[in-house]
Amino acid sequence: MYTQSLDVPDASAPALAAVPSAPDALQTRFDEKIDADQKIEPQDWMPEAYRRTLVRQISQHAHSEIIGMQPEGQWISRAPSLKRKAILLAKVQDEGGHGLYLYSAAETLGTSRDQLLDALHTSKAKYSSIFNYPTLQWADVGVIGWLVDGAAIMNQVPLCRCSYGPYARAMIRICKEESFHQRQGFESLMVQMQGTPEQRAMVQDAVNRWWWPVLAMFGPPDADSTHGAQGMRWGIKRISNDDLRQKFVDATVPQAAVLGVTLPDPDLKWNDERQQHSYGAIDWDDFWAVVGGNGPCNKERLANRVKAHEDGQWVRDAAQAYAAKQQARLLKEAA
Ligand code: FAQ
Repeated sequence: MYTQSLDVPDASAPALAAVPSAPDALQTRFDEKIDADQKIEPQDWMPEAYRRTLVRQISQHAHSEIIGMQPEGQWISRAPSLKRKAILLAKVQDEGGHGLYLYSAAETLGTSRDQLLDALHTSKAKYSSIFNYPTLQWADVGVIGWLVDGAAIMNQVPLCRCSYGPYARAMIRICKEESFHQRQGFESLMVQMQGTPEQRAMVQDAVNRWWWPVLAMFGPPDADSTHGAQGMRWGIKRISNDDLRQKFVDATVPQAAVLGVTLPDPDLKWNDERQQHSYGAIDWDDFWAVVGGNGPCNKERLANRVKAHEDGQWVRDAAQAYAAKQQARLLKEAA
């Protein structure tokens, strides 16, 4: 239900049924469009692997936005002022909206919303590692805005040029909203850094805990990226995981200096030869443990999501009953 899919397989069909092998002309046309940097639209023929990659990436992105509402959402009732509460409410609602645009984009590829959600709820689909870390104190909320949304923007601006039209168009609006999210986080931290020594210490503590998981959030090193090269060839990804991570580090170091916080990496320094910052080793074992379901909050995040879905069953039932009633009325009127 709630699907915007152009071609939803029936419930008994496998989620991504194989399409008949493409005549060469269709493949050639597809390749030409990709080479000419034109958009692929839902009604266009596309290779099955391209479709599968998009469903995987867009749905994981949607799941990340929805699960990503939880770490900050837990602070809405504890925000320190009415102003901060209103900003945080708006931000968390935006993340929910991003999830919905992205589910709609994924549905245009022929997979229903129910299938996408089922994959999340049964742990068959991933969501971003970053949302499995706890928000221990108020400064974590500002640091999520500054660093997590900052990393998300770095990763998502190139996706506005993704070769798949519905994904690219969804990303344009999402990126505008992410920019507000990043700015509100930075501004909140600026205020806290002008406060008491205890407030400054809380900001530094939050930066210390989030910095490394945020760097890992860009995905494995290019050499270990399963989908990276093909995703770039198809114009889905435009910049590799390592290059985006580097751009993020270079953009963030001067922001940290303005804030007056220390980034927790003794090896972080400007490399004159490369005209980039060098940085220390990321703990990839920790990243893969979190991706594999063993991070500090994975179980809690998923359990909350499944409960929210089950609690919403009555809304879906009511919407379906209303739709059936409307259809029956229309049929009666037409008879
Ligand atoms: N977490 O071959 P690659 C946000 C998996 S939204 C978990 O390099 P790819 C907004 C990857 O899926 C944040 N798994 O993969 C917000 C693959 O496994 P698979 C989400 C990860 O797709 C802010 C395997 O590792 N953003 O923050 C992660 O080419 C604040 C091999 O990796 C997006 O989803 C990870 N971090 O590149 C909301 C952006 N990284 O699928 C609330 C769109 C990698 O084969 C509050 N996605 N893996 O089982 C992308 O750009 C890409 O999918 C990457 C990964 C870059 C994430």
